[in-house]
Amino acid sequence: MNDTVMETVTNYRSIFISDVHLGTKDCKAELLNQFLKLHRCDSLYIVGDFIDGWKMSKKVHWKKSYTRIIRRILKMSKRGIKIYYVTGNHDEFLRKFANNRFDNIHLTNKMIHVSADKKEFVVMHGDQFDGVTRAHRILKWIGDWGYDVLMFLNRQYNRIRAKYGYGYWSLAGYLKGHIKRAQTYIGDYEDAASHYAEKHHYDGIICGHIHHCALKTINNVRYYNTGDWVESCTALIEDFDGSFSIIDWKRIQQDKKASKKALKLAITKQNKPIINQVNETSLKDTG
Ligand SMILES: [Mn+2]
Repeated sequence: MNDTVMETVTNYRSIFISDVHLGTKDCKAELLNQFLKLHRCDSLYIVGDFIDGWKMSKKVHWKKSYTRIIRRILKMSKRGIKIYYVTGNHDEFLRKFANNRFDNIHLTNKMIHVSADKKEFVVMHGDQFDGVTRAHRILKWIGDWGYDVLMFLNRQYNRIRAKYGYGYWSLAGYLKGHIKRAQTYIGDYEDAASHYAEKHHYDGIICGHIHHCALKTINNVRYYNTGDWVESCTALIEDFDGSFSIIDWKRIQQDKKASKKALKLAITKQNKPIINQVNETSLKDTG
């Protein structure tokens, strides 16, 4: 049987995704298609940087899976699902068309989401806080998962240096300072965003932009970040009781693959001795 046939579809009140970056080669469109197929909702919020107008003005990477995402979203809107497209900085060319409605697709730069338990969330992409916190994206990337890779590279690099008689040089040490700055950047950003929500008397803020998902309380307000579909592939979901959670779709798929592999291995291991036994007995019988 096909895998997709066996997968169950889950319903939610709202789904929030952001930073898909359609039109760039790093967009994980297949995963997003799969996610949208298996997760239904009454309202879908696209929290900015859905289409990457910046990168597309230089070079366009377009795959069939990108068209499938757009087609799927249009189909959702035809079925009566409310779609809110909140513009980001990479799709800022849409900002001048804000506050318009195309079928069930609402285009906006900033909006309020009222949760099932009547909490008010301001929904915005979040590049608006860049003025407060500034750092390079590469530093964020290093801070997230690159440290182990850097340590490995550092060892290789110093092996070569040693071979040619050069002394030890710590790449990791050099970058440590930068990593610290990257972590400070995320912290500063979260602080700025939650401070904005607090100042304007919202119960929370839902944003994206920094490609770093979060579900926490800062400055007496909820700070929810949807993450992205370039590296982490995460979505923020709201259940029918107003509770929020993050779905780490990439991790779920990876875990599923790993357990499938383990199961296959266990089955082949179990079968092997049985087959041998049969062969041995049949040999004995004929011998
Ligand atoms: Mn952005």
